[in-house]
Amino acid sequence: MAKAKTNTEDYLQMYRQMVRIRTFEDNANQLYLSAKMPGLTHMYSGEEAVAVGICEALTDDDRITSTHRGHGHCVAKGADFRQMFCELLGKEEGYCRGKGGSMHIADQSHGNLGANAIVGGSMGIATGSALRAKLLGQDDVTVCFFGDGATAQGLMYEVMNMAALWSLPVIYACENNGYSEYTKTEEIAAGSITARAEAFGIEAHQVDGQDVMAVNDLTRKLVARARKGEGPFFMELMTYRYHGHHVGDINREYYRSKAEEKEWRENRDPIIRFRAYLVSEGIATEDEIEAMNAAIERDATEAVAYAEAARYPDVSEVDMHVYAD
Ligand SMILES: Cc1ncc(C[n+]2csc(CCOP(=O)(O)OP(=O)(O)O)c2C)c(N)n1
Repeated sequence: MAKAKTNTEDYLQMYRQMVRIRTFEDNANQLYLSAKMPGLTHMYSGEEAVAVGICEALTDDDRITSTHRGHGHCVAKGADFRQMFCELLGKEEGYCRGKGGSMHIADQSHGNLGANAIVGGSMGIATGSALRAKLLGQDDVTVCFFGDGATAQGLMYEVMNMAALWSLPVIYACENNGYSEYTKTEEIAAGSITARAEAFGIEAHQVDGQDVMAVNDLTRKLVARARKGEGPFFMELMTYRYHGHHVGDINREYYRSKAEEKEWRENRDPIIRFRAYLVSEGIATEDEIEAMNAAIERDATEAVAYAEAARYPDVSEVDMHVYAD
């Protein structure tokens, strides 16, 4: 069972994991800007409390499925910086031997079944994983991360129907960051998002996705109930992405204002908020937090250098891992 997040070390772990995600993304963005990373990537910065609040309520036996904006989920579920940066740079030591890249990292050792470039594409995988747990009599829970844009996919309604009929141990976690590519959520999603799940008799909650403790508290309760066969559940997590849809989406004022971005960054940032809480509660001093931030920055710098120097896979591997044996 995941431990209750009630002691100092648990709080510091949630802070550390959020900073690890932000730091990973800042370094990934630099790799893109310096043309060292092939392709594009979708930054998770701003949404850290969602991935961390949820994954800190899970064990390694619990599983997640992820999205095109997947680095945060991957770090939160326990992934290693070196292997992640190697994957981004197409190196042999990457999680998928460099052949998956940013949008396909999977880390089975920590229960991460993988990112998915198909919007909504992981919903069938997550629900199948929960069906497996039920059929085998295992008590692990699967969390399915997806964005508000994925609620327009028909697959969501097919899997929610099955999950509800069969009481599957799956939690659908909708990260509502207000946008689907360059379109506001209210222009693509009619009515209420939680009502979609409620129509199938699934208990649904809306939670402040910038408040890591609120996310963690709710998730722990739902995970414990899902283990007892009371699932499925649905969470809508209200959050915001700081960068563009992807790293190349620089001039965004035609679809959202700089004032809106500033408001979220300055007044609703999950890391700033939680840091202030830790200091005001006497859980950590400013100096201790600065030392933690600096150690994470060093880890990331070292991992980037490692990945830059690492080997590419041999050309003979090009058709390996394409089909299952
Ligand atoms: C099936 C499918 N349709 C369209 C796309 C192109 N696409 C990539 S990301 C995206 C928007 C997804 O929005 P949302 O689910 O809200 O996630 P966010 O990017 O906001 O995290 C779209 C339409 C795709 N990858 N897959």
